[in-house]
This record gives sequence, structure tokens and C-alpha cells, in this order.
Amino acid sequence: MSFFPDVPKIPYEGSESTNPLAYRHYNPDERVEGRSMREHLRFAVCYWHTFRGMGGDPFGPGCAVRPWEDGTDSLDSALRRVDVAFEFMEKLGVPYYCFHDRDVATEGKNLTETNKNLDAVVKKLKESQARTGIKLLWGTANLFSNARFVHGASTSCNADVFAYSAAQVKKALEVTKELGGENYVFWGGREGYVTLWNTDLKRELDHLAKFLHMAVDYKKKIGFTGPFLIEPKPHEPTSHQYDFDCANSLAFLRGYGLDKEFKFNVETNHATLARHTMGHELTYASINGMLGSVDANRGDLLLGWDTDQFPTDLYLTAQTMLVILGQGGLGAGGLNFDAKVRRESFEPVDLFHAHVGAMDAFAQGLKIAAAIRKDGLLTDIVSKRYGSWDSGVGAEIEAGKHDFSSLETYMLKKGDADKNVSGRQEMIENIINRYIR
Ligand code: XUL
Ligand code: CO
Repeated sequence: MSFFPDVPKIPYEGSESTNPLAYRHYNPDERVEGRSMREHLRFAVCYWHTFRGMGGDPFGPGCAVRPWEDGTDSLDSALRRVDVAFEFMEKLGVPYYCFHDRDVATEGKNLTETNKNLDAVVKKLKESQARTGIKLLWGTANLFSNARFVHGASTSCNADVFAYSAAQVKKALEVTKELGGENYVFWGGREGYVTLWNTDLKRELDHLAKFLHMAVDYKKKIGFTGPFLIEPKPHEPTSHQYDFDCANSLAFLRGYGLDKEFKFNVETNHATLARHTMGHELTYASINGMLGSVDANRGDLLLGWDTDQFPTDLYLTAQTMLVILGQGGLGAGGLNFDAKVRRESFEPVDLFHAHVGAMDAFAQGLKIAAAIRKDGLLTDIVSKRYGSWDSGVGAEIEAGKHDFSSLETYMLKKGDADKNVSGRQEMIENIINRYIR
């Protein structure tokens, strides 16, 4: 039985194609900088938006047409959804998917029953992975939807909720390992606060660190070898999310002796909610050896919340791929489309249009980034800009040969600093425009 009978396997037809259900740039076997596009981009479909999202927003319920949904949360419907997901992903030709435990199977009456539901679906996921060759990029636990997490999970004022969260993450780790998941993600969910009047900030942060230490211990105990990834987000649902951005999260991890155990899963719309560009967050993570994976989406500059739209902007994809190529790839990570179709795009085929467009935008971004790197123009401009550090007093400072007194002697003798040169931002932006096509 087919759930998308009108959609064929999406072909690659080249840049002149006008077929909306064909790739114009994503040609999985095409090689760029010595690697196939498939290996560079490591695309993943996210289970929650694509197979669980119905288009609800604060003003109305979902109105997505999903003929395979029967309106129940039964185990049967969860198992049917696995077939929907794998047909979709096979037709798209993506190598990976990602899920939260509660996306794939719903909660039972108690934790035992909930774990049983999960096991039943995991069995089918495992069979479907073996049949199709599609793999799990990462797993995670939903520690925010159920009412028990109203005050947070590991940062809850209720110690029992901390214990429940530990049990849930333990199981999610086991399941991720069972499915060969290549990473495990921690997004903060409700780890944060809304008002300081009722919040013991220090105690909550200590608990969060304790929880992550327990997760690291358990990872080692069961021999899960994939990276642990923190996914920073500044706000939403709480006013002050504890993993605000990469810099804040790195300081937290270092402060609690956790920085060697984690990397980051950087999400575009979270970067912009923190009033950073994605380029900033990626670069900050990368220069600290912390860029592990990417949740590829975008926000809406006119809306102040996490709209999780599909990325189609070539400046964004090119800049993202420049950072990724610059660090020699994402390793075990990938590009996960943590994105949802707009409420107005309610037909099943819209799910295909969204992914095809985003994958093509990244494939094109990859080619643009590779072309920029090949010409070397941008790196020349930047290294020339810092040329004063390559010899003379600059090189001496970097080598640790100076202090305030020696620099005062140097400058008293010289009288004034050398003249500055222009940053040439407009010229550089014009150069970048040459590549965007
Ligand atoms: C929430 C978000 C999550 C994480 C996984 O904004 O991005 O879906 O990616 O928990
Ligand atoms: Co995300």
C-alpha cells in the first residue's frame, strides 16, 4: 500500500529542470572537494514535524490533510506511521532521520507501558532501517510535552520529575543505540524559567549539570559511542532557556566539567532568536571544536518566534556549508530538517516540495561554498586584513614575547600606530554575489 501514490521517487534532473518534484542540484553521487554530496550533506528528515505535525498554531488546531491518520494515538497508528515515514524518506532519497521517543510511540498509563509501546515501534523502525538502508542520525527524549514537565525536567523543582526524566533518557539512549543512532541530542525543552520570584537559579543549573553527568556515565556504561549534542536555544518555551546560545552553553559545560563530553547541534532559527546569525553560531561552535550537527531551518524576520521554516536562502546555505567545509565536515553529524510546512501548505505533497527545495538549496550552497573556497579570494582578503600579525610586533605579541612595558617602549619610539585600511565590506558582498547563482 502506498501513502503517496502520486509521487514518484524524486529524480535528479539537473539545473535546467522545471519539474517541481525533481532535484536540480542534489545529485547524491556527484563529487565536491573529493567527497560525494550524500557524504557532505548527510540529510535527515525529522519525525516530529514531518510525521506528527498537523499544522496547529496558537490560534487554531491543525488542518493538515494526512489520510493515514485515524485521529487516534493508538499503537496501530504509530506502526502505520513508520510505513508512511519510510515510504516518504525512500522516495526523497535521504540517508537519515531523527526522532524524539514520544514522536514514534505514545505514552501509556505508566512508564512500564510507555516503554513497551516504544519497544514495539522501535522493533518496526529497526526492520524498516534494515530493509531500506535509511539510518538514524540521532535520537532524543521529549521531556517537555507531558504535563509532568510543566516546571522543567532535570531542572524541575519536583525531584520526582528529575528521576522520571533520568529513567526516560536512559531508555531513549538504549533505543538510540539499538537503532544504530549516530548521535544523541539534548535540547533544553522546558529547562529554563519564566520568573525569578519562584526560581532557585543556582540549584536548577546544578541539577542540569548533575543530570548531564549521569547521562555521560550511562553512555559509557552501555558503550554508546556517538557524540552527545546540546542544542542551544535562547527562549521558548521559557523566557530564559538555560542553553541560551553556543557561547553560553560552552561556558556552562566548562564550568561543570562537561565540555569534553558534548558538542553542539546548532539550529538556524534558534541562532536568530538569540539575535545571532547562523554563521556566527556555527563559527563560534566550530572554532571551539564543538560543531557536531545542524538543525537546518530558518525563521521569519517579521515574527519573533521559532517558525521552523524550510531553508531556501542560498546565502544561508552557502555560509553554513562554508563553515562545515572549513572544519572538514560534520563527522557523525548531519543536516536535519527541523522544519515544518506552513499551516497553509496542508497537502501531503507539500512535504515533498519542502524537502526537495531545502535539499536543493543546500546542494547549491555546497557548490557555491566549494567555488568560493577554490578561488581562495575570501581567505586572501581575511588573511591580508590580519597581515600585521604575521611579522614584526604582531608576530612577537602572538609568540608571547611582549608585556605592557615592552609595548609602551615600542610605541613611544614609534609615536603612533600604523594607519588602518578599509574593511571593504561592500566590495566583499559584491564578490559573494558573483558566486550566488
Ligand atoms: C525545539 C527543537 C527541538 C529539538 C529536538 O525548538 O528544535 O525539536 O531539535 O528536541
Ligand atoms: Co531543533
